[in-house]
Amino acid sequence: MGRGIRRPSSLIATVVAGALALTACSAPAAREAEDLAAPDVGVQLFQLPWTAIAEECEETLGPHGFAWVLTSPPQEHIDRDEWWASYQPVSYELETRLGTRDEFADMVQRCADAGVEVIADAVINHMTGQDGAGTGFAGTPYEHYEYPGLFGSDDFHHCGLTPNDDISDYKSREQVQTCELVNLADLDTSSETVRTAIVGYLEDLLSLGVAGFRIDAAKHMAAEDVAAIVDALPEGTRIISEVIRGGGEPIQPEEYTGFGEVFEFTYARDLIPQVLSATLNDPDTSDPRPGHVPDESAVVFIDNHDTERGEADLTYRDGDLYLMANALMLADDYGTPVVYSGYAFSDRDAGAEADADGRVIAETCGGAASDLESLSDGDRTCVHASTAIAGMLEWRRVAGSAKRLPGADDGDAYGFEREGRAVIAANPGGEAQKLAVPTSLPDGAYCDVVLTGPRIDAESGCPDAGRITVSGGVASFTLGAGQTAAIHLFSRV
Ligand code: ARE
Ligand code: CA
Repeated sequence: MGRGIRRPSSLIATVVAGALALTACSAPAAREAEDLAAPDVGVQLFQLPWTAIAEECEETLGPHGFAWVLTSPPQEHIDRDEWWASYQPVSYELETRLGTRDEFADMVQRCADAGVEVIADAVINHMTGQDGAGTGFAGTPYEHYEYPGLFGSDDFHHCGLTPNDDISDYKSREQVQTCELVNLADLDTSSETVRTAIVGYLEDLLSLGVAGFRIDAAKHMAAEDVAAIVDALPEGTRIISEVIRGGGEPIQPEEYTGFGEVFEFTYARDLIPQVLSATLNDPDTSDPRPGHVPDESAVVFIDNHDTERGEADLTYRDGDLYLMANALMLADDYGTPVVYSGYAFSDRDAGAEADADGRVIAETCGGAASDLESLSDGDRTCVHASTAIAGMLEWRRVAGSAKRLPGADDGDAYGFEREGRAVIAANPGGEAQKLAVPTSLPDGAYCDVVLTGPRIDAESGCPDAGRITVSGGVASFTLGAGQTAAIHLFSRV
């Protein structure tokens, strides 16, 4: 289990040896296809309709080298405007405000053709949190504990541990796993019939070609319950559990690494304050990093749809510093990164822009990121189409499995090398700053991929502002306030 399961990483040590041999040449380093590691980075396209995701796969995600896309939940949900309606399942029919079953199937196919796998957000801990009866988005009638043909009252936990059966104490394992998360009817995932229904839903999605699942609210299901469900799925199904690491809580992400990966919340909690206080420094690269799950179990991110509305102090609103944090994550040698791309909002509940029938409008980014500092509510951030991120996706593939070396810092600026392959430098401070990063890259002028995007097969030359010199084992950067710059073996000009 784990990342790259269907994409064996191709970068091997011999490549590094080959690259070193090139240092003798005066011409720009030649590039062989096998010099690039396979893509591994994902992108979460939050509340984006299936038809739009299909277009993004073809136009941007595939060409830029994203390996996978995480969608919003694809099952029928309550009929409300807020984005979080998606997290209240009414049935496992694939009819939602984000598109139809046919559109979902077409998206999976078109993304696969573009080299991008689809990971679906699986909401399997619970059904709705509505006390009254209602009708789902696709027309299915339901009550809080009655979902005709699927689940009835006996299929739910009624924990009896708190006055309203809601979780009130995250220090109680029993409450967290058998009481209700914000009033959401909590499925008895220890029951065979419940497990069978859930497995049937996930198998249906697999039959359409999805590569795997984000397991929503995994913390709220006993790890053995999730393991039993995963066991019933075909081998190789990718599983990424959402278990928010909480200090002092009995349930920790490590419990969920036996059958897949987990989102490691510590990563952003560690990096974001460094960027905001302009105190970037070397991570403790022991494996596991302290407070983190082991490298191969970790999916890392700067923010997601919950944290951009909550704990993340760095979001799309911060423009260059946000891209800096993403670039540093992509440059790191820990975990599998997932880039987040949503829409601007000032109301945390506001859903994506929809038509009169409540269907979300299928906007695409046309291959360009938005100007993050001048967005209006509802505008897509299109972060996944940003030049800086495209450049860093290439940089990461060039870096491959090369070791992260101890960094250099000078004032507010900090940078590091992935041994012999690539160098990144960032200045989160408020003033321009010079930085010298020791490197074994060959002498020469290199082009900054954060400024220009991918350099391999680039048709245009490098603008003066993007030129960075490597001489005598030092890469010399001059970084403006908030600037990130990055060069790699094949970005020589
Ligand atoms: C909405 C309303 C509620 C209402 C409910 C039922 O906001 O007021 O009671 O509907 O009608 C999302 C939204 C919720 C929304 C829910 C259902 O965020 O606002 O509720 O959908 O529509 C915990 C969980 C973690 C969970 C977070 C949000 O452990 O799994 O809470 N994250 C996932 C998704 C969410 C989603 C759900 C789960 C539910 O990513 O988007 O909710 O499917 C500490 C703990 C964490 C805890 C955190 C917040 O950090 O360590 O474990 O996270 O506090 O409580
Ligand atoms: Ca539960």
